[in-house]
Amino acid sequence: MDCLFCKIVAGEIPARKLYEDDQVVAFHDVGPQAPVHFLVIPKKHIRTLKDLEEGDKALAGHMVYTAQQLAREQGCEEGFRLVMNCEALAGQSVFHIHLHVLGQRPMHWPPG
Ligand code: DGP
Repeated sequence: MDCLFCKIVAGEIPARKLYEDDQVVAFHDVGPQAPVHFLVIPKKHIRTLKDLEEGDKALAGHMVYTAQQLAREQGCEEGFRLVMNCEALAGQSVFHIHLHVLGQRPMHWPPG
């Protein structure tokens, strides 16, 4: 298994986990870009957002639902940002989809 995030799912690489169920894992980002910055990933290996299949629609919804629940638990009621980078051009560096959840600082738009 070459995928870093599959190794985190398998417990082969440690991560500061916030949440786990049968479909997803959430853990703190190793290089936080905000006071709150965690990732929500599916346990299933999906390389990029472009590789989502029809059968993954409920899983994608579960990732978003989990993200907002955890964001609120992490004190981000006032606002937070979800980001999913797709392919290197957009900034993706780990090729197992992940939802970034960032909060507790002002955010600006558009992103750089
Ligand atoms: P992206 O650039 O969108 O593919 O985001 C990948 C994120 O993954 C990046 O913010 C840093 C984070 N990351 C990379 N390696 C590790 C790791 O080993 N542990 C944790 N917790 N986060 C990692």
